[in-house]
Amino acid sequence: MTETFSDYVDCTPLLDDREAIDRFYDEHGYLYLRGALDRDLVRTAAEQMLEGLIALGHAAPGTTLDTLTIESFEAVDEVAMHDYVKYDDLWNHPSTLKVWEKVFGEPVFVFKSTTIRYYPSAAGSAEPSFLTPLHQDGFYIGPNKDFRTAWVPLLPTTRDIGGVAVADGSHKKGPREHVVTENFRRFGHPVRGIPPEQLGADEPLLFSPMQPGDVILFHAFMCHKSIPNVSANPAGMRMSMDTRIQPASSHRGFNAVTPWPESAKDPSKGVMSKITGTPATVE
Ligand SMILES: O=C(O)CCC(=O)C(=O)O
Repeated sequence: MTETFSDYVDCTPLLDDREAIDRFYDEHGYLYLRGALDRDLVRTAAEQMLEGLIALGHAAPGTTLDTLTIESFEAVDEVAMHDYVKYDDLWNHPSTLKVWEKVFGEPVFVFKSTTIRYYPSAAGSAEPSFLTPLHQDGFYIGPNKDFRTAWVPLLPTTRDIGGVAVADGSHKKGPREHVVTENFRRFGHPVRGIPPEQLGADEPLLFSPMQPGDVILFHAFMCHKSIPNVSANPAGMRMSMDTRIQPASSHRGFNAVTPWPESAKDPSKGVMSKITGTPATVE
């Protein structure tokens, strides 16, 4: 059965009202900003992702963003893809930093670690294992929990193309227990998630179609999960990126200062220690 969701609330009108934006964020744990980022910068990142998929042989030369599909996310060399997508140019562009600083109300530091996602339609298969189960980024990332996740679509998303669903207000209960979920795997390891029945009736999952230029930011303890790409007729690609942002003055943990291709290598450090269950030497 297809899950149903209420929409994210568009918080763009609150962007210049410090008190209102903090009140909404404290209550709901997220901020959805429509058209807040420079669309040309987002388009450039999408083109770079396409270029990487062509260069690595997953799409034919001449493929455009309108015609792109790939066979499989898992067949793509994720580390190699990071050489193509210059996401720091988007995250740290003066126009983008202005948005982050309005959101935080202070200077920010954007994590060096970004996750890039290029998910073809898997219509017919319920939940591809590389997607994320319900979880809190604050379980995986630390040591300080004052970061917020920023999630941006590089191509338009729909209910069928999927994206990220957030559980309204779920950050307020703080850190939750994460248990091993065999259905979801990363780097060959079962990853931990929050059993869905742990969400209260007052924590509904929200999801809205998004356009390039939109961004959703959410709390380190926001419960959230992937929505799979089940698009058909036409089948579209889901292309998105997510990073984490924190106050510039806060401590910078391992994931904050380590680019993704590096942080994915060492099972005793950062997010990988949580995925592999290896005792952490550095968080
Ligand atoms: O994009 C997705 O599928 C999941 C995103 C997510 O879990 C995250 O940004 O932490």
